[in-house]
Amino acid sequence: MTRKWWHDKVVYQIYPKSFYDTNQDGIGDIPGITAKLDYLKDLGVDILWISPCYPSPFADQGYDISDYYQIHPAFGTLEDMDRLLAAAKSRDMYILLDLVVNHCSDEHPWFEKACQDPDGEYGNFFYIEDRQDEKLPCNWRSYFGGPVWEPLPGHPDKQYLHVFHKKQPDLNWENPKVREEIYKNINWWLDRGLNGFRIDAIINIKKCLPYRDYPADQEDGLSSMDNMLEEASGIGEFLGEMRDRTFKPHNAFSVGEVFHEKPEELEDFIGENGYFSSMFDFSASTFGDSPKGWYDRTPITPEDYKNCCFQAQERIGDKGFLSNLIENHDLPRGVSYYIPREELTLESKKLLAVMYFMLRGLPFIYQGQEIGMENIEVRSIDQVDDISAVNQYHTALNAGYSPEEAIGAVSPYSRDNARTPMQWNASPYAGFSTARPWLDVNPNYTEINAAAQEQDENSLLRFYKKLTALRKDPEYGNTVVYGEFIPYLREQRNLMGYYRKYEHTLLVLGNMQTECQNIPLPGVCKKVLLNNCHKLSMDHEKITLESWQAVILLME
Ligand code: TEU
Ligand code: CA
Repeated sequence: MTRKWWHDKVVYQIYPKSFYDTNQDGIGDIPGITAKLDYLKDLGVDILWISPCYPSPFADQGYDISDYYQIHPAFGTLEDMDRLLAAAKSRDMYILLDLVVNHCSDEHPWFEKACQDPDGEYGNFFYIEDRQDEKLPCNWRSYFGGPVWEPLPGHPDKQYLHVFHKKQPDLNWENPKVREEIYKNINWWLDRGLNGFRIDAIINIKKCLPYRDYPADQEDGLSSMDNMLEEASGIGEFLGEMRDRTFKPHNAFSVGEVFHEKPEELEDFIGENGYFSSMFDFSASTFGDSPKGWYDRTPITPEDYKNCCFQAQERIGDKGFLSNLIENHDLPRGVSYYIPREELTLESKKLLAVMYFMLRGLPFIYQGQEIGMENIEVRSIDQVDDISAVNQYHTALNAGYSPEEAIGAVSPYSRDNARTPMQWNASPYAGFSTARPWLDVNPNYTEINAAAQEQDENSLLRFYKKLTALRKDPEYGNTVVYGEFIPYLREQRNLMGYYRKYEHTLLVLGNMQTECQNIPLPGVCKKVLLNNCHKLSMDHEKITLESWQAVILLME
């Protein structure tokens, strides 16, 4: 595998609206990110992925962009972004922005011009169809609920496609003029000093045309987008063109947000000359999904988590580099999602960190994950901001759930869980701002915050620094980055054990239950590189792992 500049790095995702507020308006901003670069550098982070901070009406919290060449005033200015790029560069850090080009905002000039003249040049920037009485061109369901078709403003005889919110009209990638505009914007940012992009919802850009219905999977008579995407083909023409016209000439890093990729396409997507440098492994976060909705999901167990990780690692092998995560701005907090509630302790939070961080691929840390931020308790839908969760709440009500049952079923998966303000310290509003934040702080900020953990050598924050240091260690770093992933005692229930083999043989072991586990050792352990507990009972034949104990062993 050709070595790439980003292979040995650690990535940190910032959701700017909730990261750090420097002008006391209750909204995080770009100067706030610049102010925290030393905290991030000290954590061992190299690359920052910043969720959208472009002009937007915030119908989908910034993933609905109305100007691809500007910064939303709430976050700052283009000059603030330039200062952040320079400050990061001076620290040998890299910046990625979010590339959101499956759709734009309905307040983007392109869409406004399409509404003025649907038959003009900009009409073909979108998917606009004539309306024939009540029959829609297709019965696809928006990811946020309801049909993907909306009447075109000012033209009751026409309708436009939006696979997300109705304020996010899909851009027509079949139109070369649309693609040219997108490539121009990507290159404009890369020429400005950006190091790459995280690419939003990109699998949706290739629709299966002509439109057709798929079997309804809910009472609304609509069908999940997944059914159409399963059948769509030819996306490689667009993605290969985008790579060749933008990322490749800049040696830029690109990571695709790709759900339901076809196994046979893995090499095309992230292989040696893949469309992207990497793509996220969402196998664990989508485990237990139901086409009926969140209320019908099957909760994931630690054993399910292990199997999802192992299967993803075996699918990719050494074909490319996956990007590994336990949470992001769309997901619940990893420690609340993957660890049974009654077993949520400092040890189990550290174990989860080891298990995902040591997998082969690029580790992503989401803001607050490093201090073990947890889901928020929600009692009423009135407390919920996330449009996706609100939609899922109504889906549960329509399925016969009471309001209490519906909020209880949906809030564990709400995107708000990851979007409450970063908990910097125990002062009001967790040190995020002196003004009331746009979304309430998790009340547990007095117990879970970065300042307290900086002072505590046994904290999760300090433990994450040991993990990032191991990935950069002169002796073991190459094995952590490039080592072959080989399962160990895979059949042993609630044991997550795997080798990483290259210049050294590392054995990663995690006991994902309360009861102790005896584990036979495959050979001589030369050194314990990391242990999340103070205790260690091991002889030359076996190791006894305590409740939620994780170790990294250097083997002969
Ligand atoms: O998400 C794409 C997406 O399909 C999943 O996030 C999921 O369907 C959605 O979050 C509903 O739960 C990306 C962004 O990460 C997300 O924040 C945006 O809402 C979405 O695209 C539209 O831009
Ligand atoms: Ca602010």
